[in-house]
Amino acid sequence: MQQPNAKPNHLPEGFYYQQKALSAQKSLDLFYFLQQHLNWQQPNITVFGKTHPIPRLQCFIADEQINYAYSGTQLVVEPWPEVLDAMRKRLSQQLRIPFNALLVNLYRDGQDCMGWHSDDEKELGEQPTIASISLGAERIFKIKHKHSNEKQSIVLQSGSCLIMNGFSQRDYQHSLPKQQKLMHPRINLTFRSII
Ligand SMILES: O=C(O)CCC(=O)C(=O)O
Repeated sequence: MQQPNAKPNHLPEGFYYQQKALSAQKSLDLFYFLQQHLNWQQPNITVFGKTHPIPRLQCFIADEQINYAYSGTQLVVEPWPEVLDAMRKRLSQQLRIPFNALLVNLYRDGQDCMGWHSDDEKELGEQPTIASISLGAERIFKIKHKHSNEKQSIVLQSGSCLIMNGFSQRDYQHSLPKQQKLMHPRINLTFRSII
């Protein structure tokens, strides 16, 4: 992994995409390992007064003592599997961020999705750095400026790493829209530092 010290593509300030952070084989091996071994959950979420199961599966992994309510959902905390602990140590060293939590999302197919949001919970601080690794099916990731509503899209490939830092959460929302025709699953790892 390189430091996010250059603007390699058209993305707004605070978003940095590295296409090949992991090899194709490693991405595939990790995908199958996590799909089989993580304790996947599908908590409910309440949006505009209506409660329903989130449209994806999730697993929240963190150091002991970490307490994080993601979009109003209090998540059960799982311990670090060795392979993910090693990855977070590498990322922490390379990006100089003490990652202590990881939200893993499993999108079973193109029906699963994530709506517009910012990762701006107060536990993440004012300018959080989030390292987001993609495994499996390619998915479209959308970014929208909160005031101008200007939108951009990027295809997140298997083995890629998207870094979001600076004011990316204050100024933008992001989403992973449904892709009706997509039959294949994707796992996304978002490493976070909770204060
Ligand atoms: O799956 C993705 O790439 C997006 C994940 C995301 O937005 C989040 O975990 O906050």
